[in-house]
Amino acid sequence: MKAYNPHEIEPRWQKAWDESGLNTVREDESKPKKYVLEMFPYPSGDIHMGHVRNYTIGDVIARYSKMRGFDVLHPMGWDAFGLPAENAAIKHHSHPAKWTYANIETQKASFKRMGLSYDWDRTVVACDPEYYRWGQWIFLQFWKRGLVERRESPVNWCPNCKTVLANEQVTEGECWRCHGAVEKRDLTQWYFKITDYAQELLDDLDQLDGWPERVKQMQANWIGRSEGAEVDFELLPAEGKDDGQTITVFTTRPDTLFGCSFFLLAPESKLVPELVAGTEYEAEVMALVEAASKVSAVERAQGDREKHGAFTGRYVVNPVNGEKVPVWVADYIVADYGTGAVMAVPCGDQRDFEFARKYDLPIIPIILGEDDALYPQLKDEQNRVVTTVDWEKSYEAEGKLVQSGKYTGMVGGKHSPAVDAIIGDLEAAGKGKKSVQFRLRDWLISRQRYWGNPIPAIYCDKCGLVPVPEEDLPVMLPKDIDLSAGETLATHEEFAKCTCPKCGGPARRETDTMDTFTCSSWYYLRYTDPHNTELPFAPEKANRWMPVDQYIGGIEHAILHLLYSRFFTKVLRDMGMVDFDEPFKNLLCQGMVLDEHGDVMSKSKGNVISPEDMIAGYGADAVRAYILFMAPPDKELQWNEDGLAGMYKFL
Ligand code: ANZ
Ligand code: ZN
Repeated sequence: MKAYNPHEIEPRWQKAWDESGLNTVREDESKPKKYVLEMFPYPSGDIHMGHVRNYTIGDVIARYSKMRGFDVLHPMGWDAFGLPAENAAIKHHSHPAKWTYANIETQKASFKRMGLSYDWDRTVVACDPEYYRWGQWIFLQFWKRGLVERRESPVNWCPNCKTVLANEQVTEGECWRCHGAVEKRDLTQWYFKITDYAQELLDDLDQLDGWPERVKQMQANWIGRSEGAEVDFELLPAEGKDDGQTITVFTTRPDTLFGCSFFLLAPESKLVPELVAGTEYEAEVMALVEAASKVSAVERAQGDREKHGAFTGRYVVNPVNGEKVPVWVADYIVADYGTGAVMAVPCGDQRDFEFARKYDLPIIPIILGEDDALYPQLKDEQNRVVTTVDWEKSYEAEGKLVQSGKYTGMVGGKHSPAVDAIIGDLEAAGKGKKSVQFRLRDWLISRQRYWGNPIPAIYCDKCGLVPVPEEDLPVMLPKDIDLSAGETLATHEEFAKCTCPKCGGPARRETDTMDTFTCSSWYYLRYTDPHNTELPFAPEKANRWMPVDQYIGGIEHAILHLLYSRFFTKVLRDMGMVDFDEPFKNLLCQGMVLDEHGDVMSKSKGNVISPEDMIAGYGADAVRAYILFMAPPDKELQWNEDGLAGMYKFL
C-alpha cells in the first residue's frame, strides 16, 4: 500500500486549484449567493492556532456551500494599521510599512500552505491607499451628515504611547498596552456620533437570530438603555448670597424620592469648585477631586470599589417634600452619565447605602419587602424613621412604599406604578420629566499616532475647520518619516503645511489619524467590489452579496468591532449606499485553542504550538481535520498532539 504523503498531495492539488481558478469568485447571478467571512487578521507575525481554527471553519463552510451550488464569496485581507507596527519600527529603526507588508507575506504564505480557498484577487489591505482613501471618503460623508464632531472633553492620555485611549483600554489607571499610568487630560478630539443610533442599535439586535445570545446581551448592556426621570432640585443659596439655581438629576427610581437623604455630584462637575470656593470645605473637596482624576471613571463606578466623598457645605431642596438635603461630592458618580448629579437613596441603592454607612449619613426606609418591618428605634426631626442599625444592605427589588406621602402604600420599584405616578406629578409641577439615558458614549476616533488613516481635515486661520475636498483624496501618509528620531505627522512640515481649499491661503492639516477600528468597520463591504476606483463599493455589488451569511471570529470583538460595523452599516444605509440594516446575518464565535494542559497559548508563557511546525509534520489536511473534529467550533479546544497523529494515520 502506498503511504499517505501530504507533502506530495497538498502542493499538487493546491497548484491545480490555482491554475483552474477554483477560488475565483464567479459572480454568477443564476445561483443563490453565499458570503462566508472570517474576521481579517492583524499582521502581527506568523499565524497562530486561533487563526488556523477560525479560518478552517470558514473554509469548510465556503467549500461546502460551493459544492451545494452556491455562488460563494470567501475573501481575506489584513487589518494592517495599528500601534504594534509603529512600535516595532521605532525599536528597529525601520518603517511600519516594511514590518507590516513583510508580515502579510508571511501570513499569506501560511494561509496558502493551509489550502484555504480565498480569492486572493479580492484582498483588502487596510494600509493600502486604494483602501484607506475610501475610509477618508466615508469620514467626509459622515461629517456632511452631522455625525462627526470635534469637541473638548476629559479623555485618557497615555504619555508613554503618546495617544488618547478609549475608556475600555484603561484598567486600574494603566494603559492596556504599556501598563504605564494613564492621565486625564482635557483634549479636543474627533468623535463619531454613534449615540445618534443607540436606540436602533439596540432594537435591531432582535433581527439577529443567527447571533449567539451572549453577544447580543453584551451589546445590549454596552448600549445600556435606562428609562427614568430627570428631577430638578433647587440649590439653596450660600449664606449671605442669593445665587439659587437648579441642579437636575437622572434617576431610574423617582418612586424613592422620599428616601433621598443626600445629594451627589461627580468630581468632574464644573459646579463643584464654584460651590466650595473660599469656604472651609474647599480644601477637602478639591483634594477629593484631585484624587478622583487619577482613576478612570469606569474604574471608579465599579460596585466593589471603596467609595470616597466630601461635603460641600451646601444643600438642595427635595422637590417632593421640601426637605433640605446635603450636597456631597462622591467619586463613584461619573460626569458623563445622566446629568452627573444623583439623588442618593441609601435604602434603595447599594452604592448609596455603603456611602451612607461610611460617612454616617441617614438611611430613610421608604420601601419594604414582604416580610420586612420598620425599625422604629430612631426618628429624625421630621418624625421619620431613620435607621443606623440592623440593615445590612439596600433593598432594590419591588416593594411597598412607606413614609412616602401620598404615594405610601403603592407598589414601588423599577417600572412600577409609583414611578409613573410620581413622574406625572413632577411634570405637572414643572419639576421633572420622563427621560431615557444610554450608557453608550460617542466613539472617540482620533489617535495621535502615525500608522493610521489620516483624518481628512484642514485648519485655516481664516476659514476655520475645512474638510479636504473629495477630489483631493486620499490624504497620503508620508513615507519619509523617521519615527525612531521622534518624528510624527505633527512635526512633518511637508505633510502638515498645506493650502486652504476654500481661500487658498496657508493652512495646516489635521495630523491625527483614525482609530484602526474605523478600517475594520466596512472592509466586508469593500470585498464585494474591491477594485472600485469611483466609490468605496458599488451599491448593487454590496446589495447582492450582503449581508454576510456566516461571519466567524473571536468573542473579544463581541462589542467594539461588531457594534461599530453595525453602526457603519446603518449610516451607509441612510446614505442610500446599501439597502439592508445589519451586516452580519449569522455569527459564530470560535472557541479558544488551549495547550495540552488547558492553558491559553501565549508567547510569554512559551507554550505556543506553531501551525507551521504542525503542518510540516502532519500536513495541512490533518491539522485542519483535527482542529475541526476535536471540539465543537464554539467550545474550547485542548491541544493534543497524539490526536493529531491519529488524524494523520486516519487520513
Ligand atoms: C435614585 C435611586 C434610588 C437610584 C434607587 C437607584 C436606585 P442605571 O440603571 O444604570 O441607568 N446614577 C445616575 N446618574 C449617575 C451618574 N452620573 N453616576 C453614577 N450613578 C448615577 O442607573 C441609574 C441610577 O444610577 C440612577 O437612579 C442614579 O441612582 C444613579 F433606589 O437615583 B438612582
Ligand atoms: Zn501606553
